[in-house]
Amino acid sequence: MFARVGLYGLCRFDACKERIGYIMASLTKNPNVNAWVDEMIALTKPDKVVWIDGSDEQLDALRDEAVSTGEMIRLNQEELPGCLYHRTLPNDVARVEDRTFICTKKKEDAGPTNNWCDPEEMYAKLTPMYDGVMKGRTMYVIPYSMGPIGSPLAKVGVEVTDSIYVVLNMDIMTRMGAKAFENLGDESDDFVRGLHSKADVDPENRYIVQFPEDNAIWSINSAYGGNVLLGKKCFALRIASFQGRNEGWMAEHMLILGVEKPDGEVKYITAAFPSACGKTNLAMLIPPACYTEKGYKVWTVGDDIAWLKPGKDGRLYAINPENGFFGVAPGTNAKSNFNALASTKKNAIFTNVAINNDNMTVWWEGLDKNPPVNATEWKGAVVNGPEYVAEGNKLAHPNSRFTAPAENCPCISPEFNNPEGVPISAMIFGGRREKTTPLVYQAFDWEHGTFIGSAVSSETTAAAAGAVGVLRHDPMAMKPFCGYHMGDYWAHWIEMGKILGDKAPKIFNVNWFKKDENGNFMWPGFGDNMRVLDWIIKRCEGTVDAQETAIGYLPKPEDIDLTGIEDEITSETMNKLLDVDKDLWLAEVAELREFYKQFGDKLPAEIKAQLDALEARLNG
Ligand code: GTP
Ligand code: SPV
Ligand code: MN
Repeated sequence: MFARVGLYGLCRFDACKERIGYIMASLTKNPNVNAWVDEMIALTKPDKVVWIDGSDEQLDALRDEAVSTGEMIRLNQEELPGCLYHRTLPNDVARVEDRTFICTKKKEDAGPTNNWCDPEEMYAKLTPMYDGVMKGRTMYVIPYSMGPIGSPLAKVGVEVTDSIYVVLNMDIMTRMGAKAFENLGDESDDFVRGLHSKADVDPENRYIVQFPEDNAIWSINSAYGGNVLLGKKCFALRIASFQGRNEGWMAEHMLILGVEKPDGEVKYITAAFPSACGKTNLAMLIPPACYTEKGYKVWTVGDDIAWLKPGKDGRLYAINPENGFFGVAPGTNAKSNFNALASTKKNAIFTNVAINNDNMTVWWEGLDKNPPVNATEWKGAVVNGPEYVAEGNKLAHPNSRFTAPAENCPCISPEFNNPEGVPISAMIFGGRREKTTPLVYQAFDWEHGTFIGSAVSSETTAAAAGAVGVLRHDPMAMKPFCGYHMGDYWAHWIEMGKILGDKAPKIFNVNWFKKDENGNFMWPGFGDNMRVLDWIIKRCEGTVDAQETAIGYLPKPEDIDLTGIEDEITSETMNKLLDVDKDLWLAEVAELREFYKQFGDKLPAEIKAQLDALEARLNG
């Protein structure tokens, strides 16, 4: 029963349960879950153990408790009913990639793009840090489902944590509570074991560790978003990508949207952009008038993660494993993303934004042009907002976030809870590229598309600790999230393409971030990205031609509908947006050749062949 007790159980549950003040009865008969939770109790030695059943009474009591201790702040309940505010420590505001590990028995299974440590060594290092870490605290045991309850694509996780903030966020982000055990049943061992303690929130001892071979995640010394909501990046991407490879499916850092056409047909598209590069915005876009007038509408299925699996008809189907949005606040406003803003108006949690002290509402850069005069900035200091901003400070942290229930979203897809998922017609890659990459182009086929995904580079953002604006490789937007060797991951993509055959989605690349000589974005972006989606859909339907170039199929400039923005996007600008600069691309090829070296034998021959073919076409 105590499988790992010799390794990290310093006190057996039976021996230590005497001193625990209160242990709530388990919500499941599943012996695998119960044995693991007992082990975690023995290790962390909490004063109290509370199973999260997901009931309103229980969650309300936790909200009250968090407000009474100051962990959360209740916002204006008339304007923002059910909304809470939370501030993390200034050293704990983003994912920490240098402290994130993939612990597989063999180093080569984690690959060169991940930090690796031997699992035994990592358990041995972390066990003393967890030993007794919850003394004086309550352990919350959170059962949750990633994916709709009852979906064949869904999977169950259990997270134990000493943070109410985690419980309340997991309530929004997942299907949380006793109902999650319905999917697991009384026997199965197929659940992801997540251990989290905020401990002392010590950045020097912060670890975000995935053990894919044990279905386990250990996170310590953080209390921030992607580091601690273990269902999200740790499970639904790092562990799930590993599972997907073994089980014949894919876990991707992708939004999922549906474009409803005037005839009522809905085409589903996924898009992988690196963190803070526009997934939430694209997923919820409101098309320009020239489209809405004709009857086009965009439906949101997901804004961050897609789990994809071939369906009975041989097409690729996607579910969003999440139940809410953990979105970037700065830049979100009624114009840039009306639907995201609307989603935050009730039952949401705001992290590290600014507070308007006069009416207890929230503010962030880019919400409007009027920072509150009586403001509390994200670190907790009371300041004069306009003066503070004029001095060059930010009231909200650049990676401040909202956690909002998907059901709040005005454009949430009617298929959001469909257990079978939605059939995907097109998959898009993209990133922030000032130069080189055109507005949009299409891969010649799946293998070429896989190559394009593997070759994505993007400028870094505030979503992870470290420098911002540095160009780095971020294959398929999965650099921080692939739970195994990136070369094997590309091979898995190629394999999936073979299984899907001619039913495979078409693959595209977009770049909303190309700049002119003055450093301004050339493309208006946001809602206007619909114009690019339109071309993509027409390409899938075979109703629009393209120009064949060395890098792929590009639109003919006249095939991007510019109705309403003709003044802004002159034909000169359009030509620049669609330009393929041979010298820049040859430099890109040379750079990619260097990048691929680290993958050695694991670089699929198909990817190498695609690179060679690109070079030959550029020189041809
Ligand atoms: P994660 O939640 O971190 O995975 O990020 P995301 O990809 O969902 O990012 P999000 O949609 O929140 O993008 C945030 C940033 O991208 C903000 O700075 C936006 O202003 C910017 N952005 C989004 N769409 C566009 C666009 O079409 N054009 C331009 N120029 N900026 C955009
Ligand atoms: C990202 O960084 O890609 C996010 C936010 O979506 S977090 O959940 O913190 O990883
Ligand atoms: Mn993300």
